Amino acid sequence: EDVPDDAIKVTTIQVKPATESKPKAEKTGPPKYGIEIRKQPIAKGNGHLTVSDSKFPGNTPLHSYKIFKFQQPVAPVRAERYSVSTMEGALTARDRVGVQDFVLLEEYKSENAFIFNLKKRFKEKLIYTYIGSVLVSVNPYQQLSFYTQYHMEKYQGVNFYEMPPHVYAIADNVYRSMRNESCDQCILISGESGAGKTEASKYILQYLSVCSTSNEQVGHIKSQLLQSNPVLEAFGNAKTHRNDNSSRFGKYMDIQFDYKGAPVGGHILNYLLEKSRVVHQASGERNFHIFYQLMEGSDEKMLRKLCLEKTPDTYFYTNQGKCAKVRSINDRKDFIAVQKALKVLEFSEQQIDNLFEIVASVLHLGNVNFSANDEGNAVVQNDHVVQKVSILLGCDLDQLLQALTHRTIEANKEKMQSPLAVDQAVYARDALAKAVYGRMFNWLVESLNGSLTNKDVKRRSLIGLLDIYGFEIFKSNSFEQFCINFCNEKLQQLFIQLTLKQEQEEYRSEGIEWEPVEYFNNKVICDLVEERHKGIIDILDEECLRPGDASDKTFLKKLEETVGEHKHFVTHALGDAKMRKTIGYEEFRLIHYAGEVTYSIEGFLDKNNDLLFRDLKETMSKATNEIIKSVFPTSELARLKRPETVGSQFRTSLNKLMDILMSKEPSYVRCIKPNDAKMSDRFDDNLVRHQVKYLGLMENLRVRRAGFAYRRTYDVFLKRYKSLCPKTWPRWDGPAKEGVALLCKHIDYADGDYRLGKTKIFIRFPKTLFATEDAFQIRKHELATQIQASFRGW
Ligand code: AD9
Ligand code: MG
Repeated sequence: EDVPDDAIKVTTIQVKPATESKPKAEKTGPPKYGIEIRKQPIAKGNGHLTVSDSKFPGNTPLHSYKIFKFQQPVAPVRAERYSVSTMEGALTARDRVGVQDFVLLEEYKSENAFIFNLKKRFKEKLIYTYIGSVLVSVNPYQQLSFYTQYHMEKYQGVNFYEMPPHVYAIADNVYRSMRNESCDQCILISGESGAGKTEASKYILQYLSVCSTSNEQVGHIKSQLLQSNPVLEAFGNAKTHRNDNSSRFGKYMDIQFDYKGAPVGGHILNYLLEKSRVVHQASGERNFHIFYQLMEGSDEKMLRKLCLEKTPDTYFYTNQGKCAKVRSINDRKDFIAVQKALKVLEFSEQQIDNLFEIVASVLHLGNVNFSANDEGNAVVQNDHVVQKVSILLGCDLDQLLQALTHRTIEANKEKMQSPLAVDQAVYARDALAKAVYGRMFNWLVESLNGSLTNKDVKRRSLIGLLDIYGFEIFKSNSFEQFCINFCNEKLQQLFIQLTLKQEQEEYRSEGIEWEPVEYFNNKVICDLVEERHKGIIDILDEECLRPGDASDKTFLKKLEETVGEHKHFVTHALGDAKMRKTIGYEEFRLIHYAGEVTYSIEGFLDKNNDLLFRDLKETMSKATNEIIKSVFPTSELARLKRPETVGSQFRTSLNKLMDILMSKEPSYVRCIKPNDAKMSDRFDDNLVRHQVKYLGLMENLRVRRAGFAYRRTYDVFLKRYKSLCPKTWPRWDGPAKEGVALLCKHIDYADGDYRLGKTKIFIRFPKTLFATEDAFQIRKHELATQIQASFRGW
């Protein structure tokens, strides 16, 4: 009754965010219009805007509000924040919260419009947005409240677009597809360091664990799957400039499900651990977490057993970065979690002891110093430190001392001990530390697999989760970045191929004509790197194998001779005058799909060879520490063939990964980092623009929008819009497809603007859909008014 006569209902409102509790006086004069929001008891009728808990758009409605717009300006009233809970709901609030699916952007080719939409949503804490079925996620750098058990339950079994975009929706969709279609699935999570890949993969794993059926045995497997994370993170993650918990290895995890949809096992593949971190950390960075955890978390007895000091400053391998303590990391607590997880994963006491002995021995190894004797040969300065290593690993002290300072060479079938110079000995020491740690990490993954893999279940389906390092461009880029960026080229190629394939598939199965899309195929760059005999990896291998004067410089020369003509390859010598200023003499530049990266050739040969002198291998193979013994098998010593180079190994494992991914139905999570300062409220347009570019999101959107922007199953579409056609309103009992056909005719869709597929309607332009939505809002209002009027009459 207290509704003023001049009030009219509006569907789009502007409200000040809740944080501004007191509305500020407008500097530019009185407001142009005012809005009054009145709290009403919860009611479902039309004419009410349902307001949800501001923290989570999908929450149970708290209140319902009536909104009136006054024709005369009034002062702004109490600030409120509201959110809309469904895809269709978001259509009405698109001005403020942006579109939930980029395919609905009018200017879908504009990068600015794309970024503006992301930004709008980020400010509203709506960090997820779709491009069709691809999820784009922006790291919120704060704990949001929509990851609870309650939310996980809300996403179970619902139609993908019925709920706001969420990583749970992706996980749910994948899980349902696996169950209903018995088709293996995979979720590819990509994005740059710190963009939120690992967090997303953890949320997915957690969701899969919650949504699937359970019994005692399954419960055990679930906790093992979940507990593999803290272990792998302790040994494979580290604080870097970009991320306090940066994964320094690539990870692909298969989760196995039985025919009832219960998880029964898992399998992990790991890729290229950044071993160089074991021996060197840049200022402000740390070594792998486990080193600090062990020092901080061990009790006195354990420290004594491991001959360890509590202070990371004591050890060369943990003091170079000068930042042992990190505010966001609690090493002591994390260590407790790791120990607990190792138990859940059924590692024996002996194995756990062996693991920590190895970690401690690596720390000691870093403190082994050398000086030159009169002949200029290396001698160990501090034997007692080597002794600690020998005790912890259970190897012979004299043999270890000898192997650290000498090399056995064979000349004319005679073996001779050749002394090492100091720099060679330091190199050998570091190589040993890297090999010991790297092989221990592989052992750890294999052992996890031993616990996780279920060999009994015959028929099973898989969901694979890929959390791999994103594209990296640093000030100085080396062999590691070369490998990582190559990996991203491969993934991009797969992404383009598969999204196109998926699109084509959908059009085909719906019986709609496919319109070919132009796109950049980055296969040309992949070939430049990996092609047999002609690609960079093989050229590098050739130099690594070539006896004589092979060096990083001769490698560069070879590159220029072999791939110099390639349009994605440039060096100082091959560039034009302008380019010469930007590329050094000992660098080469690759024009990646994601941008140009200049690589310094220094260390390429060494890193690719990853040599460990045979003497050290032999010493390790005789160790009594069971893990060390098993990862340095004597069979390796007998092998005459050179071990495969790092580059070749990586190429082989990546191609295997591509085969695995190709055999599954893929879903994508594309993670974006909003700023470099790890801040929750900062959205750096340029930083985001760069990522949008190299994640190929515009390309993705273009492919998705090439034909039809919007597609929905007939029943979903009809349910929402049936009130717009007298033939389908208030009830339609016939097939949904026929109802939609009648509806489209009635609302006068132009023939070219839509297509009717087998199960879905396809709408070409967002504006058609928006017009329909606006018509629906007006219709809804009319219906509400009619109902109110009939009540008054009554
Ligand atoms: V790296 O390539 O391994 O260096 P990731 O894996 O992409 O990187 P990560 O998932 O580790 O990044 O996220 C970095 C940090 O951002 C986390 O430690 C969290 O503090 C923060 N983060 C990321 N995603 C979320 C989220 N959904 N909610 C809250 C988040 N915080
Ligand atoms: Mg990570």
